[in-house]
Amino acid sequence: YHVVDETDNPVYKQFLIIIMSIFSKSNLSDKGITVVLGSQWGDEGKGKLVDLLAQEADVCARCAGGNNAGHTIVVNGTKYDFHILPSGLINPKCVSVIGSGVVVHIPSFFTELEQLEAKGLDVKGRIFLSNRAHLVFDFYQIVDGLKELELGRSSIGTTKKGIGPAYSSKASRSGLRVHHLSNHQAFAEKFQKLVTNRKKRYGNFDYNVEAEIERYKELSIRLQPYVVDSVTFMHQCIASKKKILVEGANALMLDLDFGTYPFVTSSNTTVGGVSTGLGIPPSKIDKVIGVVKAYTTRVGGGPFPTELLDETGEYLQRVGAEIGATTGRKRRCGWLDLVVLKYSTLINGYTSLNLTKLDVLDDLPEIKIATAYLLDGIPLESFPADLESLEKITIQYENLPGWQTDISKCRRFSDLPTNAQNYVKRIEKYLEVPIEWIGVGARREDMIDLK
Ligand code: 2SA
Ligand code: GDP
Ligand code: MG
Repeated sequence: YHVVDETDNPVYKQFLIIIMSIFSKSNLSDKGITVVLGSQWGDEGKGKLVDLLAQEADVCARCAGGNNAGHTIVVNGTKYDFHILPSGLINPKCVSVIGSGVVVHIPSFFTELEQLEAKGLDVKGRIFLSNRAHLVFDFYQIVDGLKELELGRSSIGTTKKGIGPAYSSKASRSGLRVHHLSNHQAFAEKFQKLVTNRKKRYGNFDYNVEAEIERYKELSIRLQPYVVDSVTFMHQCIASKKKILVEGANALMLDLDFGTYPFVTSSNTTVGGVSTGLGIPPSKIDKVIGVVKAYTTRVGGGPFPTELLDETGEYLQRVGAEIGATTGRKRRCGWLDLVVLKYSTLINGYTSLNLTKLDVLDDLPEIKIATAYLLDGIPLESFPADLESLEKITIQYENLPGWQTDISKCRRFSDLPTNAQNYVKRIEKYLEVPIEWIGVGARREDMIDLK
C-alpha cells in the first residue's frame, strides 16, 4: 500500500486511479471488527468517518464514555449532533449498540433520540442498550461541578456531565446499572444510599431524591424495549458475520491510563476499551482506524505541548470552528504533534489513518510539525508519564511550506497541491501507518479516499 505516488507522469497517474477505483477495497473489514478511535485529545472528526463507514455497516457500537462526547456530522445540508448515541444511526440499515463500558444518562438518551427523530431519522428498533451499562444520574452532574470547584485552579475542565463520578461509583462497586432499573424497590434503596454517601462527602447539595426515584420508575418502563444483553447480542452479530463498526469516544490522550493523567476522562478510550466495553475478544478486531486532525486541539485543562497562544492559534480556532460540541467551549489549538501520534500509534496499533481538517490549514504560509521532545537537550523516547517532565521539555519542530490554495474541492490525492501532498506524506512516513482518507471539509462527501 502506498499513498505516495512517486511518478509525475499524468497518463500513468490516471491509469493508477482507474485501477485503484476498480480494485478499491471496501471500507470495513471482511475478516473482523473495524474500530474508529481518536488519536489526539478528541474532536478529530471521528463522527464523520463513522457515518461514512456506517454506510456499509450492519452494526455500529459505542464502547466507552458517555454523553460528554460530541460528534458533529453534516449530511445533505443537515447537521446532526451525537453525544450518547452511536453516529452510525444516520444509515437507516445500521443497528446501534451502546455497550456495557458506556455510562448512560437516561433522560439525555431520550432527549437525543427525540432530537434525531425531529430531524427525520427513523430510529425505531435500531437502538440497543446494554443491561450492564452504568447509569449517570443528575446528582453525579452536581458532584462533577462540586469536584471541579474544589480543585479550583487545577480543575480538569470536565464537561460536567457526571462522567467521572459515575465511573468512580462503578470502580468502587456501588454504582447502579441498567438492569437495576427492573426492580424498582431495590433500585430505590440503592439509589438512596448512593446519594447519602455522596452528600457525606460533598455536603447537603440541593437534590430531590424522592422525585428522582419516581422519575426513574417511569423512565425504566420507557427504556425496556431498548435493553439487551449486549454480550450475547454482539456475539450473535459476530457469529452471523455482520459487519461491525465500533465508534470510539474521546481519544487516546484522554484515556484514564495512557492520557495526560489526571487531565483525562474516566474511561479507557483506547483500543482495550473496545474489548472491555463490549465483551469482545481482541482477536475479533481486525482494523483499527486512527482519526488524526491535521493540527491539534484540546478542550478543558491539562498539558498541551504544541499549543499556540498567538494569532495562528486563533486562526485555527476560528477557521476550524473549534467549539465544543457538548459544552460550547472554545477548543485550545496548536500544531500537529507527531510525538503524541507516535505514542498513540504504539498503544492503539492503527492499521490505517484518517487525516482530517487538512482544509483548515489552507491559508497558512508555513506549517510546523512537532517531531521530538527534548529534555535537557536529549530526545525523549516517548511521551512522558509525569506532567513535571512535560513542563520542562523543549519541542523540536519541522517547518513545512503551506499551500495557500483552497483544497475543499479536491477528491483525489493527486488533486492536492504538492505542498499539501508533502505534508500528508511526512505524517505517513513518520508514523509508518497508511493514510486512507483525508478530510477536506465538514460534509460527508468532503473526503479524499486513497484506497
Ligand atoms: P469528562 O467530562 O470527565 O469526560 O472530562 C474530562 C476531560 O475530558 C475532556 N473531554 C473532551 N474533550 C474533547 N471533546 C469532548 N467532547 C465534547 C466535544 C467536549 C465539549 O465534542 O466538543 O463540548 O466541551 C470531550 N469530552 C470530555 C474534557 O474536556 C476534560 O478535559
Ligand atoms: P469527534 O468528536 O471526533 O467526532 O469530532 P467533533 O464532531 O467533535 O469535531 C469535529 C468537527 O470538525 C465537527 O464540527 C465536524 O463537522 C468537523 N469536521 C470533520 N472533518 C472535517 C474536515 O475534514 N474539515 C473540516 N473543515 N471540518 C471537519
Ligand atoms: Mg467531539
